[in-house]
Amino acid sequence: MVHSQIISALPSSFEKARTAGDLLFFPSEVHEHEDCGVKFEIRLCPALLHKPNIPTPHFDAASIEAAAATKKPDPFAPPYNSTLYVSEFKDEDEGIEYAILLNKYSVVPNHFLMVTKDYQSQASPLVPSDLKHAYSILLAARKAGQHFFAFYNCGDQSGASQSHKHLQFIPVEEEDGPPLERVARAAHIESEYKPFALPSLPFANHVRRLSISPSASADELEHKLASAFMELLDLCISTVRLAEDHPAGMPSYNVVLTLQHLYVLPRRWETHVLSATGDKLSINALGFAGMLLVKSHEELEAVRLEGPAAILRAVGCQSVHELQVNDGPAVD
Ligand code: B4P
Repeated sequence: MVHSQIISALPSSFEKARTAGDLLFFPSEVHEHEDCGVKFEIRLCPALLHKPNIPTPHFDAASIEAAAATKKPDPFAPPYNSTLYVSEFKDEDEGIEYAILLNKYSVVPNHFLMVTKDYQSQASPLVPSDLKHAYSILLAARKAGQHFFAFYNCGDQSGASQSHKHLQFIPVEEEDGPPLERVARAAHIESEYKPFALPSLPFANHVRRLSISPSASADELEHKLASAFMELLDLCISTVRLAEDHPAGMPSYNVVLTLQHLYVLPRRWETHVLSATGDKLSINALGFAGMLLVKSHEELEAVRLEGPAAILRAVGCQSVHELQVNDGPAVD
C-alpha cells in the first residue's frame, strides 16, 4: 500500500517543492537518434550548465575516510526538513528503512529517489529488499496508469555523484519504457530463466527477462529479483575481469529495472571525451537505458557524429556474453 501512496503523492509534492524553491527544474528538449537498432533519446538541457558541479566520489576506504573527515553534508541522511521529502517506510523482514525524496535537480518532473535512511555505500550491490521495493513501486505506478523505470549507478565509474545509497525512478511517457527496453522486449530468447545479451549492441549488457505475475507474493518477488540480480552481477564481474584496461578496484556498473527486465551494464569509465569538442561527457545508467544528456548544441552534434552506441562502448565493456555462455565461466 505504501508504494501506491508514493506514486499518488508525487504530483502535489513536486509542485510544492518547486514553489518552495527546494526543487530546481531544468527545461530541456529531446532529439531522437537511431543507432544500432536503438532509438536513442538525446536530451538537450543547456540550463544544466548553471547547476553546481558535484565531483564524482571515490569508494575506496581512504577516500571514504577523507570525505567523512571533511564533514560534508549528506543530502540523503535524516532528518528530512525540506519539501523534497515525500515519505518513508521500513522493510520489516530486513529491518532496512528507506526514504523517498524528490530529485533536487529535476530535468523530468516527478523524478524521485529511494534512499536508505542509514548510510549505505553507493558502491554496494543492491540487496533483495532494495529490488523488491523498487519493483513494487514500478508496479504501483502501472496500476495508477503511469510508467516509470528504476536505475542505480553503482561505483565510482558509474556516473554517481552521491556516495549514499540511492535508487532513482524516472517516468516515461510510453508503456514500452526507455529505448533499451524496446530492444529487449523484441528479443527472442532461448529461455526465460537464463540471462541473455542484446547482440546488436556493441557494449556488454547482461539482461534477465522477469516473468513476474502482478499477483506474486512479496517473498516470491524478492526471490525472483534477487536471484536474477545475482546471476547478472556474476556475469558483470566476469566481463570486468576479461576487460584488459579495466581500472583497478571495485567494479562499477549501472542497473536498469523495468517491470519486464533487469539489466546490469558493466562500466570502465565514467566520462567520454567527445572527439569533436574535447568536452567530457558524463554517462550514467540513463545513458545505457538509451537516454543521453547533453548541455549544448555543440555536444548534441558531437554525440550524433560519434554515435551514442560507440560512446557507450567507450565507457562500457566489450560484449563477452556469448563467450561466457558458450565456453563456461570466464577464466581468471
Ligand atoms: P547519482 O546517481 O549520484 O548521479 P546522476 O543521476 O548522474 O546525477 P548527477 O548528480 O551526476 O547530475 P547530472 O548533472 O549528471 O544521482 C544523484 C541524484 O540525486 C541525482 O538525481 C541528483 O540530481 C540528486 N540530488 C543531488 N543532491 C540532492 C539533494 N540535496 N536532494 C535530493 N536529490 C539530490 O544530471 C542532472 C540531473 O539530470 C540528474 O538528476 C540526472 O539523474 C538527470 N539526468 C541525467 N540524464 C538524464 C536524461 N537523459 N534524461 C533525464 N534526466 C537525466
